[in-house]
Amino acid sequence: MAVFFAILMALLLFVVIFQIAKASEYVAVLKGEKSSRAQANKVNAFLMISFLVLGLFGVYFCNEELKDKLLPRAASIQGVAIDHMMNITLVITGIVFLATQITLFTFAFRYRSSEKRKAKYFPENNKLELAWTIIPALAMTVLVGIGLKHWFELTSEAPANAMVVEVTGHQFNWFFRYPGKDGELGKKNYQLIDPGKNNPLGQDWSDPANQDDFVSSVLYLVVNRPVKLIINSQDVVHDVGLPYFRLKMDAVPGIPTTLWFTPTITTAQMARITGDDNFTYKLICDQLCGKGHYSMVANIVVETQAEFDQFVSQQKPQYQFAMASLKPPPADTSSKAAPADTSAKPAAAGSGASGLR
Ligand SMILES: [Cu+2]
Repeated sequence: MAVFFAILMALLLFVVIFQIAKASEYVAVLKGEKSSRAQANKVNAFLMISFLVLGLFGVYFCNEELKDKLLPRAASIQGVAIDHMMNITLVITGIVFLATQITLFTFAFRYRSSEKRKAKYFPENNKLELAWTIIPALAMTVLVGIGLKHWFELTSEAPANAMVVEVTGHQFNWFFRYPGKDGELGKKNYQLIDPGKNNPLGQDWSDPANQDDFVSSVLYLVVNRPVKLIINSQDVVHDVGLPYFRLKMDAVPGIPTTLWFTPTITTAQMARITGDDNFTYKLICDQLCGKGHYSMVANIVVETQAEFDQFVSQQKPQYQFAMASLKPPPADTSSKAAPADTSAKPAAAGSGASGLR
């Protein structure tokens, strides 16, 4: 019913506006075209300058309202550099925005049609055209250049002391695989993917490097230690969005992508900075990937090396879960045996991890 009335109101409003426009047309005919055009020019000139003032006030108002709701300060070395780049871009484009908009609307107001003035015929000016082509081109080259420099750094070879984590996107959750003590991620084969056999990532158990790899549903990182993410997807294109670290990278099926960065603020420190005791870093899927996209969020814990070592010591390799599910259940206790885990969640979600999700 409310929708019906809303549509009716909109229709009536349209009719009213249409009638006013028609009436003003008749008034124009009565008053004579010349004077009515002068009147319209005045109104339009006034509207131009009002739009400028209201628009600039709107920009200021939104900025004041929303500046406290922005993300807290960047929590990685690379994030600080990217914020710096964003600020340079905002200052340059902001100056251009203000200069062009103020000039545009002020000129429209100041030089409205008048009997006392005659428009000057000004067909072309090569110097002017060169200036407004070269200056923006140079500015854009500098801005894109800074961006490319960051891009090449983030996707380059990670420092030697970097830890490695494999990130796999799957509709609609994330898996984080750590290489274990040998520091090497075991081979995978998509044909071996079988969550029912506790092998959600398709690890090849014939590769010894796989025997100590463990899988977590929470991304654990060490503060001030570079981390290299090797990013995969099992189905559609996802995106590893790391807003607190100011980074993102697509997860593309069949084409592993990489990204490395250095977190600088632990979760506990960030809780103090934001004044939020329950603060949690998030990894958010940044690519619309299906109906569960909104829920494709994983928690990130940034902690000290000692805390991380303790977390690692508590992890059971995925190999053990997989082998347990391969064993036939003992004859007398088979009725009590838990069924194989058929969910896509890794069994080794980590004792500290599962509670956080
Ligand atoms: Cu996704």
